[in-house]
Amino acid sequence: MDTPRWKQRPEGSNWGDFGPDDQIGRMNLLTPQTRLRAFREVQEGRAFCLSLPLDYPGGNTLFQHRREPQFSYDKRGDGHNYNYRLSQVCPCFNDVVSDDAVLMFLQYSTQWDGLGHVGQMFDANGDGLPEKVYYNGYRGGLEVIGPDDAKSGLGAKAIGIERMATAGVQGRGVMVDLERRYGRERALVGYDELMAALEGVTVLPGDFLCLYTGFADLVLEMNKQPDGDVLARSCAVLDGRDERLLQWITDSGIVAICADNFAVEAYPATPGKGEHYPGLPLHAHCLFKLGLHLGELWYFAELAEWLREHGRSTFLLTAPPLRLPGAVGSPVTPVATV
Ligand code: UVW
Repeated sequence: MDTPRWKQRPEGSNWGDFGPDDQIGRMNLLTPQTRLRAFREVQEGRAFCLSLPLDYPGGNTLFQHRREPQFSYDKRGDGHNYNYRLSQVCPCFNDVVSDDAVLMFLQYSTQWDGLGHVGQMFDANGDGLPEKVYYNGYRGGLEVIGPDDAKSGLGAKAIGIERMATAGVQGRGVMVDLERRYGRERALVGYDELMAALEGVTVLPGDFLCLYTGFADLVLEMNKQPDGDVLARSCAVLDGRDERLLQWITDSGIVAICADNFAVEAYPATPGKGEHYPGLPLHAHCLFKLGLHLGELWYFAELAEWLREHGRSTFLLTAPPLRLPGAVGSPVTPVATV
């Protein structure tokens, strides 16, 4: 399709700027040059895992509709697929093999939000009839398929996370150390607070903005029994209603925001203006308007400590999602190298 899927695009969006069929949004700003710049951050070859164990937070306190991973098994030969003896294939074989099957809510723990994760009711045809619309005009029911619309198969027929996976998700990470500034205090971080935290740090187009708030450390300390009330009043979160913050995200050219909390922004957010407004304004701005992916529940503690000790805030970040066609989000095990 060479013509846009929309007659009017949302105010402040970049729909069409990367082409009418674009499905990766700001990931287009990752280039050989931005990766080479990121590789120059590697001076010691030391690596940090930026994922929680994927069975954290534990239970379903943070999101009632997301459950922790459940292992399962299938039939294999006369038995099942754990500790299966290959002698059943040939008596001469002495191997013992195991396979896993896991029921996993892809956004339960350390994850990427894909572009099919959050859209909006929006009048893309300009006919006064709002529809379910995602980044670049892709439609709910046509491209993002749920059980009500499914003729065959669920999931994102466009803007699936596999598109991001093949975009080569590697670049320069810039740490915003909000934990150093606010500790475990609840703080709403808007444009002014973000600029103060970024003092002396230059953010360039193609960078990944990483927010360390201490939230995931708290989740880990809670030992798989998260206290939702304590978490809801702890640590810094972005203020998705701050228009200047949203404008800075647009202007900065960053390709993604990766936070160690569960929604990057305050959720629920403070009420918006007018009759209808997004409950997740930062998600609406990033995923829906800009095609800018959000990382959530990342784990930054050791990296942040190392960066503090060495007076640095930038590093090489490698964080591809699963190449799982049709998924609207994905677990991720990001690696930072310094
Ligand atoms: C919500 O549904 C609030 O999603 P997220 O995991 O992106 O915070």
